[in-house]
Amino acid sequence: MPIACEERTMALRYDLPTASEITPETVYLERRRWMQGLAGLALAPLLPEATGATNPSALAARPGRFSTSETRNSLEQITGYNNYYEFGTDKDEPARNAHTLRPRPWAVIVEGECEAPRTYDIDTLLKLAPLEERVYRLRCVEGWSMVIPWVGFELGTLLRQVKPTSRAKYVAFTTLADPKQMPGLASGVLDWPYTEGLRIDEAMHPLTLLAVGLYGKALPNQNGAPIRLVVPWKYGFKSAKSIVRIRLTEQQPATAWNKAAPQEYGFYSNVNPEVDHPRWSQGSERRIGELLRRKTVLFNGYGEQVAGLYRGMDLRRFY
Ligand SMILES: Nc1nc2c(c(=O)[nH]1)N[C@H]1C(S)=C(S)[C@@H](COP(=O)(O)O)O[C@H]1N2
Ligand SMILES: [Mo]
Repeated sequence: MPIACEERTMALRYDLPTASEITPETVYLERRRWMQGLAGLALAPLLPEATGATNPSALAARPGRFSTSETRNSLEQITGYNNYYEFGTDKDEPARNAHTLRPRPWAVIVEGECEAPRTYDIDTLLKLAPLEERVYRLRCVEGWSMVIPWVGFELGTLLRQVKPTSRAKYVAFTTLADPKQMPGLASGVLDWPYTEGLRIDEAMHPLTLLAVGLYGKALPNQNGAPIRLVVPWKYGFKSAKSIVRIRLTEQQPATAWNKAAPQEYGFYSNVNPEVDHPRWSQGSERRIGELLRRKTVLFNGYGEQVAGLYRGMDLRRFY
């Protein structure tokens, strides 16, 4: 059954990437580079396409829409400077500690206000839709940003499969909280498990991605293996990592950062240079790897795609 907000979302215009923004070469080159890294496997270059299938971490992805042509951050930057508090609060701690996360076996429960609730094995999810590469900007609420080539599929594809009812107004995300795998749970810095939420039209928006990889391979643990949300027009903390449950709800769900500091982190958390964080300006950001700060753009530069979702809303009140 179609949901009211979906029509509104679909009625928006999207700016499709121009041919020059689509970079199949990059995907191909990454695969080549990965294959060349197969030490001693002399026959690998003879099996260009098939070889990927023998390595469970390589993902075939076609170029998707909405990708930015801005310079990508390096794999080292993307996997070495992280927020994943379940593995520590310092930026280098997830890279050092997340090796204890076990991304298989893994199931994602999709439930709540829908006609066809279902528990998906992660490997079923990987085949749900053709995987796409989406190069998105990520802007952290702390004032830094990166450009990341994600591999994934639209969250809307999954949600449509479980047939949301007309009462489904929001989507709640719950992530793994296993003290045996996650040393950071011993700290009370957040109310575990880490939870996040979106309004249903935000969740159905084609920009909203479930990422299962980056730079052409399965997600590194520190980036939220095996599956994480990517909502590029919102501050990074909305993009929950290592998701185990997706629940369609009638009421706006509680979210971990909002519970921790409601004055600082609202439910919407759209990137907005005009609404400062109570303790710092949100007017500029540092792109990781650059020296000078850049101006932060409303909706992280995705305004043409998403501004319509918020027409008529006071974004200072709904921050
Ligand atoms: N489960 C979980 N998800 C999370 C976080 C976290 O601490 N735990 N941190 C968030 C924050 S604040 C940011 S900026 C992004 C960072 O994603 P990245 O490390 O892949 O760049 O993940 C978000 N998702
Ligand atoms: Mo963040």
